[in-house]
Amino acid sequence: MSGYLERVNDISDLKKLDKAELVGLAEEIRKYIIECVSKTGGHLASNLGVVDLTIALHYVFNSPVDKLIWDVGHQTYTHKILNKRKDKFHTLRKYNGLSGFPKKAESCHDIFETGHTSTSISAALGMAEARDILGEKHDVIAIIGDGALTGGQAYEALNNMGSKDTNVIVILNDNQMSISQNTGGISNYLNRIRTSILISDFKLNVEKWIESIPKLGKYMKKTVELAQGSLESLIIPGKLFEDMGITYLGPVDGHNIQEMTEIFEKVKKLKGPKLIHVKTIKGKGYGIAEEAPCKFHGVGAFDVETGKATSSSSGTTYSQVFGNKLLKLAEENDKIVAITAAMPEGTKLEKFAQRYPNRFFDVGIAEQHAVTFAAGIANAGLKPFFAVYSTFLQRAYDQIIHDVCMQKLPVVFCIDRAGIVGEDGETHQGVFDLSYLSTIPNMTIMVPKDKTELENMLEFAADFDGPIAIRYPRGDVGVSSDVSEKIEYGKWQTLEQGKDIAIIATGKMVSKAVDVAKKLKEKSIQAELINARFVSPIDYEILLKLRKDFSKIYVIEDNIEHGGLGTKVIDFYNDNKLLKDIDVMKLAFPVTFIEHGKPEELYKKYGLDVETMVEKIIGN
Ligand SMILES: Cc1ncc(C[n+]2csc(CCOP(=O)(O)OP(=O)(O)O)c2C)c(N)n1
Repeated sequence: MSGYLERVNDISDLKKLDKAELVGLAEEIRKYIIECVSKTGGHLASNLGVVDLTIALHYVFNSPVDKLIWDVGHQTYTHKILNKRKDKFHTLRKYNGLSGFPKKAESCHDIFETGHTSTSISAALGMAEARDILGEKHDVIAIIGDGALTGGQAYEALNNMGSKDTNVIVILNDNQMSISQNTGGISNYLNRIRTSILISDFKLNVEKWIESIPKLGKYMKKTVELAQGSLESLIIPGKLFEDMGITYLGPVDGHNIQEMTEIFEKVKKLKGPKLIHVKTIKGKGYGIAEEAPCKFHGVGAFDVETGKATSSSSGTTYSQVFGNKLLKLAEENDKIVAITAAMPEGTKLEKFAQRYPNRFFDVGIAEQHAVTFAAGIANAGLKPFFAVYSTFLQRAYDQIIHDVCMQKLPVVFCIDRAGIVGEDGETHQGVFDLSYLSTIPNMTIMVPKDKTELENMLEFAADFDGPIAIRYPRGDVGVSSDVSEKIEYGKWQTLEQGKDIAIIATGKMVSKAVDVAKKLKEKSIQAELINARFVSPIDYEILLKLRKDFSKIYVIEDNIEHGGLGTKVIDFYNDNKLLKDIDVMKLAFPVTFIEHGKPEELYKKYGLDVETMVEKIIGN
């Protein structure tokens, strides 16, 4: 840290700086972010893109009286640094350290928690309406990216907002990127208006201006009208928003702090809903990230000079196995199509997209739409595979029930990042999916324990005539059994025979269960070990056998303890009056939101590391 940053601990210090000094501060913050994130990992490119914007916002507005709501929240590093957290910034994303997202417990300036996209405008409008009812006076500002603006909820909010005269400010941070290149009609629309001149607190009458050009004007107007149908919508920036009842201002250079502060000061005086379109560059100020903003969207530790990862794992990930296998299946079956909601890299669908561009769909950050879109595709006779992260699928719950499962449509849900993801924390830990999917009629759920099993399950799903989910974790597949065992509907696999206790484990927890069984053997306890490949339906035959042979059964899963595999096992015994005289213990996460940290730290904290599980079993 040097110069200005040394002097700025919070926004009261920021406001003491001259406007001219803000540029220097921005430079120093960029350097500091690069330096820290190169060690901790994090959302680098998005944060470098909003350093100037964040400084301008905090310079003009008065947080926490004025409310800043950050969509996704992954771009709040400068906000954190300017709000008393610069000295803790090196603990970013670490266990017990700063979160990578806004957290109320961290600061009164983190006014609303985010992590999933497209919620900020709804929250801002709600807070603004409440402010008016309470007779308070302050500004409410939502900061949303062009990627997050592809999510349906943002339009529900804009629609609602446009019909009101509530004072709300939306800052549209347009860097033309979602994680990868942004897609869709709105993105195209924004690209067209990015090149427009600035319209601030007055509106140009473009038609009149063009007509006033001698001779050429009339001809130009006619030609453009013919070509585009509407001259206004082509040339007047933000016409779409204006027509919805929202005052549009921009586009503004998001790296010109002076210009932004002037616009924000004017906007404070304007009444009603307003949207300021700010153009930024993802990765700004760090050449390597500017050139590869997608790669630097989220990074692990890296070398600042070269940009190369210093902490990459060498193994094959579940996502890679999924991507490669789906490609193979698609070669054999031309009915297979792949869908992503703006995560082609994370879900490893890039190769599929290249090989089969006509059978690949990036629908934007629109999980709800993706599910019903998949239902439509399946209804018409094709075989959609929707690859999606566990927690992002949460928002498509009704679509899974209403559009897929009720009609028994053969959609394959490939649920990545299931279980603990680690450093992204509460909003991203995929510990609810077994519970939320288990209760849905017609839904089959499979959970692979390793690479081979994931491949087999994908094959099984490709031929399965109904809704089916395969949930797998983030990270390496680890050691895989080479034996390609045939998957049979609803059947589990006995991995080891035992005589003292039974352990049923699913997915990633199977390898931990194997280690638990080994440790127990050292203590002369012989465990029967079951791989629960299916969580819906469960294997009643095996459960009946276990009931006969054992009085203690342990169920291990990386899901919350309610509604998942353990609950289903207990319910089965209970419903069949078989629970008497046996003890079924669930080893799962408690019903809580699990913070950020390394997966192993979190397993330990919640008693799901091998040692603690062994202790629990022995002590039971
Ligand atoms: C519901 C949901 N789906 C997917 C994601 C994963 N995700 C995180 S950031 C992001 C792209 C956001 O783009 P944008 O809003 O333009 O912000 P930028 O990173 O470009 O600044 C995506 C898809 C998410 N956070 N929430």
